[in-house]
Amino acid sequence: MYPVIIALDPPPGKGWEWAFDIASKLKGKVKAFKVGWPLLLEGNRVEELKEYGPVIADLKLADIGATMIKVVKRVEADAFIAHAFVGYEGALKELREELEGKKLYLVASMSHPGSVHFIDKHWREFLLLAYLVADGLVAPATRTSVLREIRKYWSKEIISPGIGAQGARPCEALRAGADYEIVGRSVTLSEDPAKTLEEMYSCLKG
Ligand code: BMP
Repeated sequence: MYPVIIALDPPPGKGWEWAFDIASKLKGKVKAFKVGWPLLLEGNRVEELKEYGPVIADLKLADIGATMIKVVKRVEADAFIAHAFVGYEGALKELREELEGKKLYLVASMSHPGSVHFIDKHWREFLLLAYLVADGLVAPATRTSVLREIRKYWSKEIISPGIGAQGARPCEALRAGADYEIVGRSVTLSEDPAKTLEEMYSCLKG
């Protein structure tokens, strides 16, 4: 199994059948499948997707606890991603209690350039909160200096987007301290997702 989470974000005109097709080709080869709004707006078939592997619902939750709870009750995922900036009381505390055995990831820093001026200024505060509620953090493969710094202070799981389509090279985040790399378009839009994954992660040997 590759230390990879596949982001199943369909291109325009595609939906769940597209996702099931890719998931069936990658079943047993990857850690999990990540689904977000692009797929969920085509309907909620998360339960069926779980036949191919664990599912992370990347809803980037950022609301009061009561509203986030209403949302997560409707999605049968194994894990959820939320934003940290909403804080603890009345928000992430309630969400954590609701999720019980399910995993919760918080966003520490993002892969796009604009993250530097906003989210990145706060990851140290987010980390304190994350130790109270989270099982893992999202941190960028595109800025490994940030990722390395976060790894110094965070001993639990780190999942890292930005590989391929956003410019980071396969294995770059793993070498900087991530546990899993999140890969979307480079694999899902390729002719042969399983072969592409194998080629990309030949870096694990070197
Ligand atoms: P891609 O490899 O196609 O760029 O996909 C990356 C995935 O990770 C997308 O689903 C995106 O929404 C998500 N993501 C990201 O790219 N950067 C972040 O900082 C956080 C994310 O969840």
